[in-house]
Amino acid sequence: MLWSKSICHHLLLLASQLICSWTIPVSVDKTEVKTPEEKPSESPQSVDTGLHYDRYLREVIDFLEKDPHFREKLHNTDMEDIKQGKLAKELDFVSHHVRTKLDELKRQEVSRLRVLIRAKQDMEAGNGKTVDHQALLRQFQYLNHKNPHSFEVEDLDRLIKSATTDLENYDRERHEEFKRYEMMKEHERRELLKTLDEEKRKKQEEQYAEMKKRHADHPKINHPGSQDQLKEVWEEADGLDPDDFDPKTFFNLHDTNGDGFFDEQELEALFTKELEKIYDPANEEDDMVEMEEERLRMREHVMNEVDTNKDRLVSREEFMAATQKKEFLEPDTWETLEESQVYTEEEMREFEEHLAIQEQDLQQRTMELQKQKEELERQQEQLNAQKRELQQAVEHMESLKLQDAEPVAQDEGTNGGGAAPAPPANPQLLQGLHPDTPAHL
Ligand SMILES: [Ca+2]
Ligand SMILES: [Ca+2]
Repeated sequence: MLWSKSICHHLLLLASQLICSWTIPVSVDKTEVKTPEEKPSESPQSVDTGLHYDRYLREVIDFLEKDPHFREKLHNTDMEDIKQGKLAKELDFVSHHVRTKLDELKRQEVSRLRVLIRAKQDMEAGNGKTVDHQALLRQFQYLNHKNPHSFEVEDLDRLIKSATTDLENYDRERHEEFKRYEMMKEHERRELLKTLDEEKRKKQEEQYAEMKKRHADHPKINHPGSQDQLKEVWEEADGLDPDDFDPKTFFNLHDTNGDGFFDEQELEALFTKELEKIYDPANEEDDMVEMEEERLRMREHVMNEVDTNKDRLVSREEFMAATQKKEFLEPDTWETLEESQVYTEEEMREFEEHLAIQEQDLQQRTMELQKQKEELERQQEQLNAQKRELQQAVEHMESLKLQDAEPVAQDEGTNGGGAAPAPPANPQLLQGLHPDTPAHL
């Protein structure tokens, strides 16, 4: 329950902020103390916001959990800022920032894999080349290898396996993240519908159906990795004659770093043409987050079909072998993302239940904070009353002193404001409260 922990932590911070902002030092010098009446709308809003920015907080916190710099940023942002949506910009930035970081990690992982495979090839070939074990191990500092001198093909296999597992995890995480994204989108849509009357809801549903229709209306999508698809890249991106299509030349053209393999980035770049048929950032019905998911699906599909040794790289040989297959020439149809089901209704139900629990939890905690705030206000009121009483007592004693000094003095002007003489102060109160003593809460 990472989220609950985060919320808890965050709310504690908010609590301390609230406490700080409502702890008002008592000073007798000031006759006017900042009173809660100056913020009349504060109380009811504080309770409602729990629901209002719940999603917001969760997204920010999820990202911030991964990034200490932004974690700090959130902690320095107060309730008011969150309510007013000032974190929205931060969120976009955070999202981009973390995404870039993840992509960078992935690139590192792919190049790690490349180094390992090359080392393995050299070792297996045994053609006079020796693998520099030390140099290789320096790249994997986190491996606490006990015996780096006996570095064998099996060691490399193990490293390759761990690198491919890491990459699979990245992909899985991205799919999961995407699924949550889609469910949140649907959740918000359903919530909006609940707030509308019959007529408006109907209109909204129609608009939604219309947008879906517009999104689905695109030219035919070629099966990723098929001859048709590659030929289109050859013709439109490379500007070559389709009649001259040659897989070997195609491979060399798109193996951009010239290492003899298609890695994930090189493969994904091949799908841009197809994706542009479906997605246009200028259209409101085309969601670019979905485009990236479609790109990932395409790459995974091609890897599944072509990467026979499952090392997550498509070698020239693997590529050439794939172009000889029947599927290359006569592929099945490609089911695009909008035609497939990203989540089941059951998953959606679970997701919404989970959200409701989180919202309830947040609302509960917000109410607790509200209670704390009210208690602090009450204590402050009490202190103000005590302070007034103390002041009156001091004035009263001074007037008595004056009467002692001038027993026959005329009764004039001692109470300039016309206030009646105050009753004697509570002795306990006088003992416990010096005018300069800060409020003890
Ligand atoms: Ca390459
Ligand atoms: Ca391979």
